[in-house]
Amino acid sequence: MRIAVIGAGSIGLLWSSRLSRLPYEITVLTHTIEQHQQIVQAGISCVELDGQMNHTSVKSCPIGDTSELSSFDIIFITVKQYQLPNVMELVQRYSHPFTQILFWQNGLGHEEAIGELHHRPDTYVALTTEGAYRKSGTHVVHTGQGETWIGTFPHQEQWKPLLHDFIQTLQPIIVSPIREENMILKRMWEKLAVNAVINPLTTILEVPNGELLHGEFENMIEKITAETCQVARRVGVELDHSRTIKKIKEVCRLTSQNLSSMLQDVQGRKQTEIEAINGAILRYAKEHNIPVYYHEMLYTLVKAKEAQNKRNTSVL
Ligand code: KPL
Repeated sequence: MRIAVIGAGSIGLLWSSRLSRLPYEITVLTHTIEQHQQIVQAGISCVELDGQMNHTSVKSCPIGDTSELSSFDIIFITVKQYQLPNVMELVQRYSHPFTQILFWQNGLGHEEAIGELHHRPDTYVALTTEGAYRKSGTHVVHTGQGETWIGTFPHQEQWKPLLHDFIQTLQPIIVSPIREENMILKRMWEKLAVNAVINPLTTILEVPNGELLHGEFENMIEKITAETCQVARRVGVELDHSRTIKKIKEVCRLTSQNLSSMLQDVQGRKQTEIEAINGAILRYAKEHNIPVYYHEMLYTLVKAKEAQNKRNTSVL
């Protein structure tokens, strides 16, 4: 079986390291030639939760030069939301009619990209709260055990045995399959509610996730989440406010040492996923005339950080 992981950020490297223990051929597709060369030379190193270092070799290929590739049986798409349009053509080109395609994006918006693959029966949304920190182009640290949900999208009754077997081999990462379509949408909003608090707050404050467990953030977390639940309700998704807060705190606890992906992006002077996270909530809120002051503030501050980064980069 041939598996491709498109995108080698923290989650892409974490999954590539896990997958490379299976008796399959794994190819990691990177955005840069430098990272591709590093992976070819050094493989992937993953520091596991118990501190053990795992070292594995995988195949690699830069996204810009895939002429040597042939089709894959499973494709993990771990690029950011905003990079999806750049890789969809690649996904179409290197999949066969039975390729299982898993989308691993944060936030909302990838439903549209998935829509482009509507003729494919084996398309999945995967949501994860695993904490992972990319130390370099070949080195990832698994910083917190989370949960991973995978659901067929659009909904199908049957799972292909291939994916099922493959999920079984991915422990200790917990994978809970979601079978109903409205359930995956609910899970997407639940994950969105978590990311809409942790990612911007840790980015603005420049702190690891665990810092948000301090009492002074309690009120702010409640207010942001109340806005998220209100918007979710208007689009037909019922999120329980106190359960969502509990979930957010649990993720902060389990990934306490982790730097959120948004903070990692800002520190790496990269574009963040703010548009797909708080930006998506703002867009739905506007559509339904719901005031969302907290999300507006978070969105504005993260955008300001991105702009500051851009200015500093152009001066250098
Ligand atoms: O998804 C994450 C992210 O950083 O994007 C969490 C679960 C908050 C872990 O850091």
